[in-house]
Amino acid sequence: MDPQEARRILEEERERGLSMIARADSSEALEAAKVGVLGRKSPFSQVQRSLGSFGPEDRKRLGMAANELRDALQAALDERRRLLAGAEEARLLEGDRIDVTLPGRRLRTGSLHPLTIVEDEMVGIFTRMGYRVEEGPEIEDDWHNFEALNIPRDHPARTMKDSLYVEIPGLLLRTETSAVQIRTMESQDPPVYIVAPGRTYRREAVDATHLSVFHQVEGLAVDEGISFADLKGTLETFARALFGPDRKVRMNPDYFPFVEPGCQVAVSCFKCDGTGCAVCGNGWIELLGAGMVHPKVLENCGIDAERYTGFAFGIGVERVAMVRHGVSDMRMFVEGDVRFLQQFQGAGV
Ligand code: FA5
Repeated sequence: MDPQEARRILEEERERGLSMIARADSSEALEAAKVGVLGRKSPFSQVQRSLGSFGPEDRKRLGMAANELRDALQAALDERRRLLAGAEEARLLEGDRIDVTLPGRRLRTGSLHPLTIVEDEMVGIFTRMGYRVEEGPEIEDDWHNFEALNIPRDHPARTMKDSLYVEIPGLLLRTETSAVQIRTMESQDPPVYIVAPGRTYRREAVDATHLSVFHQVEGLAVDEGISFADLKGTLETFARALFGPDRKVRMNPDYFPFVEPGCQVAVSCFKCDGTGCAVCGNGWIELLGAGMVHPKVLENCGIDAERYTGFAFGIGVERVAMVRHGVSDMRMFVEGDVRFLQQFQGAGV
């Protein structure tokens, strides 16, 4: 390259370089422009490399011109970089902008499950009568679930048909909350007035009024001079508090090995009012089993059956919830359909 060509290139490069820099619209494009105008392979660098072959006069003049051009391009690059950085920051800020005048997104609050609401209500009625709340394990042993409750070895409740066993021999999922009666009487002396809410498990064919995992609220009162009249009065108070005076309450004799005498309590059906329908069958919905604690059960727990008497009851929470809220199929409580559950929002808190 001769000095004339070098001069021409420097002039062209000024124009070409400044316009490339001005057109760069991002940091990446600007970096590419820098390589193009001042990089090792750029025409500008070729001119610089040729300077050494020129005579002293040309070398000096063209050297100064090259330095001046490099400074000018570098200044243009710096200025463009500053502009682009500002614009990019403004773009980021714009993207992050929030409109504080928009209405907020409300968090959807959960609500208590209808069975929890009803169980709380049931327990509340008894605690207001002076009962304490007890709890027991859901995996029980043979003694508490059967033996101490006077359920002999050949009782049908012992067979695999009704009970769900776990792999550890001698343990099963409790079939009724009555096991808590035993645990309570073993650890406390009379007078005892307790309710024990909790989950129970049975091998059941599931239908509109039966689940295989369901809930009961057990009750137990042991004291001097307790009679069947006390049981009747307590259960009537409970039924009236929960269902109001309109529902009819029926008591029928029934058999449970751990009570004598025993009975079963039902309320008139909310759907047909006692005439019989698909929900209830015969007009009544059975809610609970009850009776006077069998003397053998008291003795199994080391309580003097000559001195003390008691009553016990076991109420089905799902059955109560059905009657209380007019739900015709118990399975709805466990299906998790939000449209069903939402209807109980705000209740029970
Ligand atoms: C018992 O479980 C006795 N332990 C009750 C008892 C306690 C009697 C204390 C005497 C003294 P039963 O199996 O009938 O009894 O159940 C009691 C209540 O639980 C029933 O009235 C019903 O409301 C409810 N229940 C029973 N089986 C189911 C089921 N598969 N699904 C939903 N609820 C049930």
